[in-house]
Amino acid sequence: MRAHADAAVDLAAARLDAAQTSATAVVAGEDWPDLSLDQAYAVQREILERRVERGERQVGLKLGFTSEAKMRQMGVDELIVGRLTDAMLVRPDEVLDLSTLVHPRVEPEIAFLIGADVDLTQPDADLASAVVGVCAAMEVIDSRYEGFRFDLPRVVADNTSAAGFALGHWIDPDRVDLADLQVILTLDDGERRVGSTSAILGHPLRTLERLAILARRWDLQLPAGSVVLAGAATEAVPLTAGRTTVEVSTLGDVRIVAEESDR
Ligand code: OOG
Ligand code: MG
Repeated sequence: MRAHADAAVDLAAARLDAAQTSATAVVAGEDWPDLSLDQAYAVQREILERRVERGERQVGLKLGFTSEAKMRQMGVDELIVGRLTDAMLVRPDEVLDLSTLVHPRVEPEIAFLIGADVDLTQPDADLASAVVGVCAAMEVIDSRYEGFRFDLPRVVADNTSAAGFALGHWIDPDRVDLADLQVILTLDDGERRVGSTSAILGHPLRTLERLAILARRWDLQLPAGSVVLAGAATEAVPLTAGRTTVEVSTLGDVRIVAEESDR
């Protein structure tokens, strides 16, 4: 395979990629490389390249830790960005097989559809004006680290725990004010989390300003047609078999059906 200039980046990428494909957590013990944030984003890029070599295609970006609830839950206090591929999209008619995941959690999100190429190298790049759709979304996160325990570089290296996402129906962004919409996450057993879109940086559109800065710093592209996940409005909840729903008032809803197969 490709040899990266940095052995620590290679090692972390190989172990995290194997953890994802085998649904077995990495035990990041003393042999785990101490990664800088730069190296962590290099690991993330390397993992994406491996996935592309296996036939996947990048379809967008996701933000993490855009709400207090998430930062508190995971003990991290900086925004992060990860990559979404087509293989992570859970379509409405699809059943998500929980045995392909380590210890999945689900969280309610808002998604944006970017309708034009924006040159993110420009300091005044305006992503918000390129948004052509917005919808209720759900993210399935699945840390590849044992116990869902990590620090900032580790979770960045692990592609921000990205594992799956589902999208509701796209709505014209001019038809809805995202400022303070109620968000309800409901699991099959009735477990619920209720929050508001205002938990996402005060207003979900603000995530796009932060994303432009992160994209510039880490050299990320967002071509026309890309999806952006703005980050969870509530803490994440373990994903269980059955039907999980996210409802966002005015915007609509989205569901995932999951089952445990005996693999
Ligand atoms: C990292 C991913 C965070 C969000 O929406 O805040 C994230 C994690 O919590 O494992 O996706
Ligand atoms: Mg998320």
